Amino acid sequence: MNQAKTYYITTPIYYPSDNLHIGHAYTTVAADCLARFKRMQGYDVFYLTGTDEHGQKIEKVARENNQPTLAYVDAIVANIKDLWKTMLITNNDFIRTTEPRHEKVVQKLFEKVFAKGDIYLSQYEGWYCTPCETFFTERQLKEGKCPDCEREVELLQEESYFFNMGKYAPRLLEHIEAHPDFIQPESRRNEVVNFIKSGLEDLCVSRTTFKWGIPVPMNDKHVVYVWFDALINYLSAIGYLDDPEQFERYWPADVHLMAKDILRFHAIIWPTMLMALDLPLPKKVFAHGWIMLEGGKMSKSKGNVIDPRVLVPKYGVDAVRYYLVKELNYGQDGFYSEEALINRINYDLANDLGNLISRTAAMIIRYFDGQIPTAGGVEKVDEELKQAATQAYEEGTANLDKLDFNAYINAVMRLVSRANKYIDETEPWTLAKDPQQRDRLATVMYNLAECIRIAVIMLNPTMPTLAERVNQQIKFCEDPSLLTWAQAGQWGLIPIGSPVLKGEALFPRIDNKKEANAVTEPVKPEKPADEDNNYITIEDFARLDLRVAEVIACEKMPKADKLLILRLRVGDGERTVVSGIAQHYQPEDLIGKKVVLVANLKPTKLRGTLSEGMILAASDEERVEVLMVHSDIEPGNRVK
Ligand code: ME8
Repeated sequence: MNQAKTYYITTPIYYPSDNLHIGHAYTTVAADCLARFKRMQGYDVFYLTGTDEHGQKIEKVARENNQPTLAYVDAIVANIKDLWKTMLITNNDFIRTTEPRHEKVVQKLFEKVFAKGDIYLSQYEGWYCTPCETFFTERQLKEGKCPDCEREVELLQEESYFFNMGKYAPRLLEHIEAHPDFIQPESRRNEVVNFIKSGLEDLCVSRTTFKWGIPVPMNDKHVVYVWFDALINYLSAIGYLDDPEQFERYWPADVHLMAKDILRFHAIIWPTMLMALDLPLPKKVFAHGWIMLEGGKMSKSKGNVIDPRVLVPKYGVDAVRYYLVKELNYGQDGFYSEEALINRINYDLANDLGNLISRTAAMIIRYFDGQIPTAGGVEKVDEELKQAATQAYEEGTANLDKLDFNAYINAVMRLVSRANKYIDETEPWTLAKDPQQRDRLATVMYNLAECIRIAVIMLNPTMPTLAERVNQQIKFCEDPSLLTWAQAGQWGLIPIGSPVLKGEALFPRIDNKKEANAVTEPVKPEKPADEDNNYITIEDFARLDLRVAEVIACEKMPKADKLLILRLRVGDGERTVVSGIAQHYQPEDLIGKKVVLVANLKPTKLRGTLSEGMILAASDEERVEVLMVHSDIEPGNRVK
């Protein structure tokens, strides 16, 4: 029998010291997107998440809440499980490190490494950061504080077991060198390599000054260091002791996904532990960036967290997941704001995707009695559209495989934009007036329905309820739960005659002001409009040369956080414009859009780049919205 290829993906097991926030949701949703993608490709996927329940930090917070430690943790774990249910996370298992199935594996492996001579008893003297559960040497501290979270550290002097980590450093460096994919993104790999080269000290792997942990098997005065305990979850959950067959099937893991804060534990401590255990190393350790708030990193201890359980009922699970998956550029940090979330919903989902679907459905209902028509002869513009679909599939697949979630979403949304443009180019409303053009109209409708089918399949890992909802309006498949990824790579699969029905708007537009609960006072003029002071004449206005311009390229100005460099098509010519909107738009948000250009503004150099005009935008204290032209009016036309 042909066994499906396996794919084992993990998130970090989160500390249940408090409820989780949108940063944790990012990792779990991104991993879920990957798990669903791989399942759609036919892989036998094991997706693991869970909670890291031991250690001084958890013991302390439970005590502060006057609760027995396990009772405290139980309540939070119930919330975490509920959160993942709300976010439609398809984890195959949820491991808690307080479960016996995990504890016995940790004890067994501790003993194994001890018996091998790689764990030995000695005396620890050094610094410890409890919130990070990390040991530091004097020289690693930053002005006497934790170099990671910058909080107070405490001096520990206690008997400890040590793991002979330094011994494995040369082998680890060789492994990293030989497997360029092992630590990703590349910039992070270099950091890890430098850290190892600066010298690995042996790692303290037991504690004696508190009790909330797994007892060291040969000496119950000690509990196992929480990271040595936690990392082993990746083995215990897939049955290292209890189900060797399953263990063999899934280990080594294909990807451990996390943020950069805990990369070192996964890229240094974990592989050296596995080497000591004679087990193969995971294929990839991937560290994404952080979701930040304006005031800095979001963290439970800073109390500035965003609870996804509030966002999902407000905006819908598909939209929140879409926002998260798109939010972080490859390996980089990003900023969360509710306004940005609403913008994604309004621009990407309501305007681009939602409109494409509702316009297409309405036209098929109007022109073809609500049935997908048969496509006829192919014109150049149809070929271009098909080409865009192929490109979306190829780029989307490649980017998901390299965990560039943002680029995957952009690849799909480029197809959506291309399809919207195709409507403007083919003008179905004009074709509909001419009975001779009936076949051509049928082809256009068919092609649009195909693009929708392909985009929806590709968005399925991100937006798990979308396919079902679209299928109720444009029936593009028999059963959305059986969609395969490969179906997005093929043109022509939508069944002819399939019904198309009018439905609710898939993504209603959100009133940004209302949602942000902004209290806006009506603007009162300081004094009554005075003809002489406030009015300009029509001739004055006519001096302004305002033009529709299409953004054909856009990039961030190097070393300037506010500036974007836009390349615009205006009629037959092109212009470069520098605009201070980088904090409100990503370059890819603008590419393909039509904006309004002040074309006769005197050119000026900004940071060395000649800016030939200015684009118009509306703004209030927080927001900037570039004015756009959404119809098929050609670039170069006047705005008057
Ligand atoms: O470190 N942006 O647990 P933890 C992006 N128990 N991701 C974020 C984030 C943010 N602002 N905040 C948290 C632990 N995360 C250990 C892990 S694994 C064997 C043990 C995500 O609750 C991100 O994945 O502090 C980060 O690495 C993880 O939560 C840290 O979770």
